[in-house]
Amino acid sequence: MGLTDGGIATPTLDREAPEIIHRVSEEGGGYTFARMVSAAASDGDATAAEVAREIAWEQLHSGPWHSVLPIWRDAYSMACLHVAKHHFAGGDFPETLKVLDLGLIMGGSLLRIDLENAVEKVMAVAEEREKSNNNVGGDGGLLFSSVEFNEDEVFQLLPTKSLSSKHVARRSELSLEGFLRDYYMLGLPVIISDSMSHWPARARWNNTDYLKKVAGGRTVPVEVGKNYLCSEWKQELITFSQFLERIQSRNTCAVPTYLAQHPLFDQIKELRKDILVPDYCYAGGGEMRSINAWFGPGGTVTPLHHDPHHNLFAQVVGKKYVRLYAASVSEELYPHSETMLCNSSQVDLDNIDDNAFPKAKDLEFMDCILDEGDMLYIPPKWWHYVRSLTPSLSVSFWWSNPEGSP
Ligand SMILES: O=C(O)CCC(=O)C(=O)O
Repeated sequence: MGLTDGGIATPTLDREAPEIIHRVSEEGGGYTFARMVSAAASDGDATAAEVAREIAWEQLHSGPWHSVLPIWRDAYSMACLHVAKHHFAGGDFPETLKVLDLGLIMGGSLLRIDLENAVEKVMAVAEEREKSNNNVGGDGGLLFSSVEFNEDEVFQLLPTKSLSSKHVARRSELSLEGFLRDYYMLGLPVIISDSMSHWPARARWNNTDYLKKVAGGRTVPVEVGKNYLCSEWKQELITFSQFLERIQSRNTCAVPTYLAQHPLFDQIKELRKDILVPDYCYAGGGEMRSINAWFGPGGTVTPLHHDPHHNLFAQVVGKKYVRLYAASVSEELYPHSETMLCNSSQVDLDNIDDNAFPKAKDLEFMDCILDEGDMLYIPPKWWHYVRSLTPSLSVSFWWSNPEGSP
């Protein structure tokens, strides 16, 4: 029996479909969607499946994300599964994967298990095909080579006064007790070196052949533009292979493409196997809130902002500059007044306007260069500015206590 035999199995969808169709018609006014998706299920109508997916997509983009009715997210996953079945039956595996990924990224949680199992099946089939075509990997190109790193050139791009004042404390072999006593309880940042050498990611992620093999065909959301506070900033969906090509081909004048703050490891299980949640995250109690990827070329900038959670920020490949300001100086950093941006500073560290923001001028800060294998603990509400100095792959672990306060 071949791997494609039997098509894509969707046991959860088969069980939940009547309820989703009922709710999307009753709560969401999705009568046309219900008709189309029913035709896709009963008659195998590929066009109807695609129309249903477009209707759900429109609904997901009809207003701010938080105002989208949750049932439309499950409806979107449902339509994606139907469309994927058709592509799979036609042997179009890249398109099948793309549609399944869109379901994982944009869809609800109800049908996630079917989407994940389908991805696994498609990946297995695609791998079989590669093998039978005798496609062997490339030569394992490096994403980042320290030989090419020109410190003098790169350091010129840092904000003024960088690396001239207080450095973040650096500790190796830091015990959990030491971490809790000297940093977590006091609300102070620290770099913990040499505590992730056992992660498979440390040995694997600097190899573009490996990344392409486990994730190349997957679709991921990326940000294109100087940073999220700029007007020309936009989001795109591209394959991970296309993303890696952009990282590698990037010339310094082009705007960076950044895979930022994305729960990539919920989406791509192979990459999740390469990282481990550090014990430090559980030392003071609390719950993991999210594990996010921050992957990009040299030159990405995350402007000065703060987050409500504890953050252990792991630098896996490449180097980053990080500047930190204590939570206590918030007012002097001129937070934006709009609710959506109130955790971001109006002060652009790459182009500081002393006249507009005089209080920020002489504020004390700490900074550091994060190297491969370093983890930086950022306490809740500490302001941070991050600039990648090379192609860079980092992972953030955000946690907080069950009541939601740090
Ligand atoms: O790496 C970056 O660009 C930003 C990381 C960050 O802001 C975070 O982990 O909270």
